[in-house]
Amino acid sequence: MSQIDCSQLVPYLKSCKQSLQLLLQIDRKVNVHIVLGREEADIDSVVSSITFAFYMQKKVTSPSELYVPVINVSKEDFQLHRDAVFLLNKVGVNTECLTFINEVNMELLERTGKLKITMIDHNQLAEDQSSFAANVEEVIDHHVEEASFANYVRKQIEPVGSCSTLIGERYIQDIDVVNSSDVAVLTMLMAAVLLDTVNLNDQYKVVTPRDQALVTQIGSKIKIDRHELYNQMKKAQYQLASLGTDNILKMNYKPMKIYNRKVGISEVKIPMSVWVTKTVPQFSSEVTSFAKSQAVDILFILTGSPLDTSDTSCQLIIASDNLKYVEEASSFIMALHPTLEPMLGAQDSEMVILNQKDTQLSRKLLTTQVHTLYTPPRQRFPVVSKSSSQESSYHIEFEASESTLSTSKMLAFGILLLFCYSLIDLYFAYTLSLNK
Ligand SMILES: [Mn+2]
Repeated sequence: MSQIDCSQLVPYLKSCKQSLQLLLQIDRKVNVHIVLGREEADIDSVVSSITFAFYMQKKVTSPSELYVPVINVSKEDFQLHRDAVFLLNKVGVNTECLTFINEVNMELLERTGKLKITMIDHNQLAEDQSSFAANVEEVIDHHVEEASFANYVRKQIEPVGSCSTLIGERYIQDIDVVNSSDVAVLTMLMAAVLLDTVNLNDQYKVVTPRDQALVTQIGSKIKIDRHELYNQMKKAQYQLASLGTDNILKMNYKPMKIYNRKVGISEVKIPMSVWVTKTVPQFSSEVTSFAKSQAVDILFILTGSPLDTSDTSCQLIIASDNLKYVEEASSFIMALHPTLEPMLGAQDSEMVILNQKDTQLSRKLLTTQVHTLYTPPRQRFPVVSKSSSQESSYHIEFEASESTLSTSKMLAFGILLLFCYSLIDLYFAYTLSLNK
């Protein structure tokens, strides 16, 4: 067994933050490899990008290759991720050493030909990062493959319980080459795998033999009690409740404008029973005042974790100070998901809480359906048709007006639409089972 020390990760993180600023200013031929996790900045993404960048920097000794783990949220927002901050502190990493997305000038790196991106724990760039697609050189992920990549992109997309398993496997395999079995790195990897697999519990069908094997291997290198580590992480996650409704809703929040409707979608991955401690009217007014502060007409909140033993149900909350909006949205969503059930005793004119039960409504599916809800029917289904006058040019036409469609055509179309919805449903239920 190689010698264990924990003094390498912190100096590395500090130095790559400094080098990044320096390299931005000088005109030297260097490759800056930005190792980027998901926008959610969940534990798996944070751990995978830090440990992978560290591992690569150890492997590649050339001074013209710099690997920088970049946390894909702002520094300010990251402070709300108490569980990740807890883990980093536990292993001796101060969040000051990290590089956050708002601290990297990606445009400048791209313009000067230095930018290379490794996507970790996701395989589709966030909307506002999609312009960097040509700079992606590698993808390591455990989600369903969504995006297609150019042939020069190296990719490892495998359905294991945690992306940290894929990074950990490489790290352990090369531990002598990289000449480091840094306790901090190994502890972080183990914590991420345990959280993603509910402490390797196969009852939830997310853990794979590879996740189990990695935890065993790490356990043979460092002295650590995995149950204690898991419980500490879980506790840190539940301490989110003390942040207050406003901050909790802000953690994983996305606003969008769909035609004339301003919509917000927030995801809270802990059970409602943990973070909602107020009465229904109090909670409802906190939620609607958050919606107001974000200047949205309607707010959708997905809450709960299907992987949580203490509270297996997930909820969809729909809130707006306009009663009509709440009614319109809840009846639309409930028609698509008949198993959704209004939570008893939780009715409020400005807010509806729907228990998900067997419906595993992912953020992605909800976003698609909300788009359908607020897109005017005529513009929902663009049809690409060949222009009759110019053979070579194509133009987009919208559906013909209702009067020109026969009833049978509309019926057939409706059946096709229903069929598509069930397919999308199945697909996202599957995605969610891999999506931690
Ligand atoms: Mn993950």
